[in-house]
Amino acid sequence: MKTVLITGATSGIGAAAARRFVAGGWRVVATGRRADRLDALAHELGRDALLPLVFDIRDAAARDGAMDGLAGEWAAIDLLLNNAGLALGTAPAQGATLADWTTMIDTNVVALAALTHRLLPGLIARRGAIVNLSSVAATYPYAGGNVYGATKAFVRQLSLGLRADLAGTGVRVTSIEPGMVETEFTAVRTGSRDASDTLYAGAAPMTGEDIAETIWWVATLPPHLNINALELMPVSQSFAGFAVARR
Ligand code: NDP
Ligand code: 8X3
Repeated sequence: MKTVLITGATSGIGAAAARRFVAGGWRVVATGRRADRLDALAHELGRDALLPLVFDIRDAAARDGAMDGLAGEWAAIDLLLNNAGLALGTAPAQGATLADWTTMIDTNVVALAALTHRLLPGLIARRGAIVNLSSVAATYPYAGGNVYGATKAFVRQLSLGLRADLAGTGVRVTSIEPGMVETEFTAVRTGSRDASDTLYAGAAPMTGEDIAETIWWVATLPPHLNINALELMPVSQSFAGFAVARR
């Protein structure tokens, strides 16, 4: 039986991935700040299959303590799914809040890198895998995407850099780069459930389950195959043109 550690399993893509991996016979270490959500997931999926670990991923001591506390088979992590992350705000850079930028960098970049660094020796020992949640925002800039897009570009580039460094170890690394997925993402970004409902209304966005199924596929390919990067969008979403400011 294999073990996956999923960060940000309290909602959206992470929760869907927890369900998918348990359905596939894996053990899941599920992390996030909302204890009630993780408890509900453990109740739903069974405490033999899912271990809830409640901590703020930006808190180095809590993060390391949680990893140190893993015992037995729960400590034998075969797959690290770096999913926890967020966008805050849609304002242009000149109107953005520095605290929002710091939160995004601390969560999407610093915590992801630190957890990866912490788990790397075990992943190498088990010839495991890392799947990172980047975004289309890593590649395609859009107004108001500023630091969020930059954090996701870091995630993509770190994934590719890890591939280079891990050559010969058998460890697989994948950058998953979705467009619009209906989760709590937009409610968190805007602070408004209405704004979230409006964005997704009539757009047939992807679902957390769509992305979870893709992650499952990536993770269960034969061990000689590595998906380096994988970009997905709903059919309804496409590209905008360049903006031109006229005098
Ligand atoms: P959700 O808001 O539904 O889920 C985000 C998850 O991240 C939650 O489980 C949340 O847990 C966790 N998280 C956020 N901050 C922290 C923190 N400080 N400590 C611990 N956990 C944290 O969004 P998604 O499922 O959509 O997002 C998952 C990933 O997918 C993110 O990295 C996002 O950037 C990326 N993504 C999303 C897209 C979309 O359109 N939805 C598109 C492309 C990429 P809790 O709040 O309980 O701590
Ligand atoms: C989330 C997708 O387009 O809102 O990463 O930036 S987008």
